[in-house]
Amino acid sequence: MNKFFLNLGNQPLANNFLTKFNINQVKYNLKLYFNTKTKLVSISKRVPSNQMFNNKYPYRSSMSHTMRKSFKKLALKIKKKFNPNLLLEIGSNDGVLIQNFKKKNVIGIEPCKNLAIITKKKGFDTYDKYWDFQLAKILKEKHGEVDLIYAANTLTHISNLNEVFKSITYLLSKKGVLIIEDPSLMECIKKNSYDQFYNEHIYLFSAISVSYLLKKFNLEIFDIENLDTHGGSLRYYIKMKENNKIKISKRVNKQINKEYLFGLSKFSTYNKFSKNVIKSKKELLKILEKLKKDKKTVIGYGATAKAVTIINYCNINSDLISFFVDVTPEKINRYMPGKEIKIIEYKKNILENFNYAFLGAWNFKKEILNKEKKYLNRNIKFLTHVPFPHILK
Ligand code: JHZ
Repeated sequence: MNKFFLNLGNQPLANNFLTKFNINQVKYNLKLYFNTKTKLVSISKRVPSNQMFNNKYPYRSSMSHTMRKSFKKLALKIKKKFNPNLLLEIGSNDGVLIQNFKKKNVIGIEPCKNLAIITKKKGFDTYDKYWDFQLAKILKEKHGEVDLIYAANTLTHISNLNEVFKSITYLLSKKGVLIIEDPSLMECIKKNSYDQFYNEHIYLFSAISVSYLLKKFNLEIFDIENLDTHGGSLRYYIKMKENNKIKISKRVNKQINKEYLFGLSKFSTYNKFSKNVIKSKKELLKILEKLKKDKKTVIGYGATAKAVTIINYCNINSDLISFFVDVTPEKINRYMPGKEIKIIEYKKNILENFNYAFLGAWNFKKEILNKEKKYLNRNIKFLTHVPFPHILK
């Protein structure tokens, strides 16, 4: 049974950056639910995939040094540990992972045509299609079974998880490995990072909910890694149940037990989270209002999908955050979805003229603070809402 625990208000599509502000931009009510049986956390409103992931999708995974490094490291690990003949990546974005493999050993699936074109141009076999059973059939006919399937920050974006896993098991060889990686629900709750919820994130996974989900498809997790990426993610290594050659690491039960102990299986945890989110909103607004009163200039750093949830939920307008800076060409000179706050191009000395920068990309805090270290202790101070709204010392 799905139990409601939080309403994040009316939210526009988090990656719909308009060139001209439109007060009537379509919004959807973003409500969060916890399933008492499957322990899966999900959002209520399912926006059709083609409205969110199309030929104008602006998010590029390779825009941060942290992510480029993380994918490169993973590619080395995959080669060393599994050495797949054929690797399929579902949601290959701009090729940040597959570019680390030989062209003959990888296939990308990327429904956002503007992104698929980037990898196609580099010579990587990329299907600009949504992941479904029909595509799995086409791929099997053409390439045969696949040794390794990888999906980072993708499966939580697809509403029909039954079709997702049915298609994966159809294509994966009996000895094959599936690796998925997504933000960790426990980390999200611990950090009170409610901005992990937006229309694209239909689900937020935990080891508990993933292991429950996999049972139906005769799959099981054999290893788990905790990652720092995206504010705390989990990487799940998955195999067919019948494959006894691969041993199950102790890390799997350790993670599941940690989640039970933390309370991820109990509804009360989500009720508490909900209260903390309301408190976080009030405190963030209090800080921003005070800065406004003191005539301080505040900008946003990183026009993330996450920041879209925050500004719309907290009703933050340009009187509180004047504009956002971002390095992504597809976001520059556009408006933050839902608000008349412009995104301007990040330039090297841009922080010189401002007093405070709100970390929209708080998940890259280390990378950003390192990049901007010459401004720290000078004019600029950083501000974040994670794990509670505060100005960084
Ligand atoms: P970032 C997107 O979420 C959407 P977002 C998606 N649904 C998802 O699941 C996650 O990614 C994985 C900019 N930036 O990664 C680049 C700078 O300007 O937190 C990006 O626009 N300067 C697919 O949007 C944004 O911040 C910098 O120095 O929440 C980061 O977006 C750095 C480091 C980043 O994902």
